[in-house]
Amino acid sequence: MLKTKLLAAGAALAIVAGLPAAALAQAPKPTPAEAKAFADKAEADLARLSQYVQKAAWVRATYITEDTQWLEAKATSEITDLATKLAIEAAKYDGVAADPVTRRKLDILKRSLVAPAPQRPGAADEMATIASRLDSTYSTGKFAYKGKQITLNDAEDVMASSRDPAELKAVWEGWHSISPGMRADYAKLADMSNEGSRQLGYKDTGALWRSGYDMDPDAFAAETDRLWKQIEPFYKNLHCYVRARLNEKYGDAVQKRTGPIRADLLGNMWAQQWGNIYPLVAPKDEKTSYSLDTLLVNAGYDPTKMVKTGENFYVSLGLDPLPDTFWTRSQIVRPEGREVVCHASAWDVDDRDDIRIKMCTKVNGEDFYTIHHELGHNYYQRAYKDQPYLFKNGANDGFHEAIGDFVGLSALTPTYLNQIGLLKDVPGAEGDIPFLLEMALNKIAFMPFGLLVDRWRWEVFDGELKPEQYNDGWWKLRTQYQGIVPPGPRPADAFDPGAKYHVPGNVPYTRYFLAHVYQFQFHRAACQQAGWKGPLHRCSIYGDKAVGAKFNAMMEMGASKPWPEELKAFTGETRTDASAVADYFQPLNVWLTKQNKGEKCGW
Ligand code: X8Z
Ligand code: ZN
Repeated sequence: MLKTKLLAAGAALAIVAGLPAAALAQAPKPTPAEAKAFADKAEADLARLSQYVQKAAWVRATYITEDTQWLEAKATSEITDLATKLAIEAAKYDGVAADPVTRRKLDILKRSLVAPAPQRPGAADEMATIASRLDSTYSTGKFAYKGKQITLNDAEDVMASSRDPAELKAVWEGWHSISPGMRADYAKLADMSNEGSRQLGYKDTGALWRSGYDMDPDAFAAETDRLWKQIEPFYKNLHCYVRARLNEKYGDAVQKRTGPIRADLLGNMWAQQWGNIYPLVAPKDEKTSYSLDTLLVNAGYDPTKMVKTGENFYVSLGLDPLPDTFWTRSQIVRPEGREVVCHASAWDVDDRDDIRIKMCTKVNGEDFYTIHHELGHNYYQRAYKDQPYLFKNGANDGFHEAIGDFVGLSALTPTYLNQIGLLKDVPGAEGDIPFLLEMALNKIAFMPFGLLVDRWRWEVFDGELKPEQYNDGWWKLRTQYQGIVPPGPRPADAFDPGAKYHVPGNVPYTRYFLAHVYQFQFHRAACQQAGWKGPLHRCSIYGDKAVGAKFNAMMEMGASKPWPEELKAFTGETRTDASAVADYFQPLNVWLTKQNKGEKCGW
């Protein structure tokens, strides 16, 4: 996750009314010079408060107690109050012919809050307290299993490796038992943030979230539909293939050959990435695959060495090594004896040089990849550190999520793993399908999930789902998009969305869906620049300083320009386009279609 939840990524040209037209009409129209003076002062005020809020949030996230929750809530409430006032004031300059930089800053100010507070005494305080409590409830969640209290970390290990359907079901249900208590808090937070959003002139908080993409919010929703339509047939192909293998493994009583897949059989607590069940679905005659988990363990990697290896990739692109403070201030492993937020995130605490990651790293392939993801955030933050405060952000939030994933696409290639001494032999062309299948289990399988989390929240925010319907609404979307069902009936008080970090953490999720498209666009363009002629999935840009320089030039722009301009600067393209995904996976899609012959695909 990107550290600042307050300042959502994104850019200008956004919609958004401000105050009621009548109120505006009476006030004398401000001048462009006044608009600039306001934006500059607002920016300076927010920048001053930011470091204090980040430090409070860091301390709470790495040492959860009643006191640190209190401190974080106090700091968050202060900046929320300020940002809300500034957003309302910024709207007074709608229609003023401000210079382009000021105009962009004003637009960013208007939609900078993920959860705006209503303008009444105590509201920001109340919201910040609820938000901190929700996040902490998730992060400290434990449940009884085999006579022991276990954490999400432990539960995830079982989901990844167990092949016992009864055990998987028990652990899945156990983790989902931590969230029913969150429902009332979540409903209250959604309600209040809707009220705050309306006071800023948005229909609801969903509309506010959709406004960060340099286009009309409705047009943005339609964009995500268009992208999903590009990917859906491929997802259905993968779903069909995986379901057949699960049916062969577990039998009809556990997983039927038709219909949706049981959510706990896919190797991940949320069925969002399926790479952990690769051995169950590997092509029958395949001999070429290797397990990155095993390679890392056999080579004696520890978490710090994994992070050093990630840093080395960025350095090979010509970027600077991480600062010393990164190593002394980051949380790389789960500390003993205190509660922390284990969900991985990247921070820039002083909006300049104090970049850090916070993870509970395990020595496995998944975390090796996540390290590259998090460092992508840090390298982006470092690249745009000389931008004015309001532009210290991604071109949009999907860009922020895509940087490290783009690097990860190279860092997972067998060629690269061989170059750094992890993998002895690089498989020939016969290794392509196994490699692509494993990648698809993580990337293609993710896309419907990446889309539906916010589809659910959009429905919550626009009032279509009332608290009693939250859970049914969640499963309706899970089945519609992912083609999955829970392992058994859900209890009446279940609040399953709360068992996914970004819901109690209040982190918008469409960013990850977008990132899963952008990263392939970045990769295709980078490989082209590198003069790569082979199949896209075999391309690695490791060591390519020319590509690195061009990529960094895009990152340096931060949020200063509309995202299509920034995309163009690196890729020459101006649209989000899933054809790069199709290019990358093309051989696999052909192969899957062949394998699925005779199956009744879909659900
Ligand atoms: O939350 C994350 C990152 C931090 S921004 C670890 N991701 C999403 C998730 O875990 O659900 C990365 C992939 C999707
Ligand atoms: Zn991230």
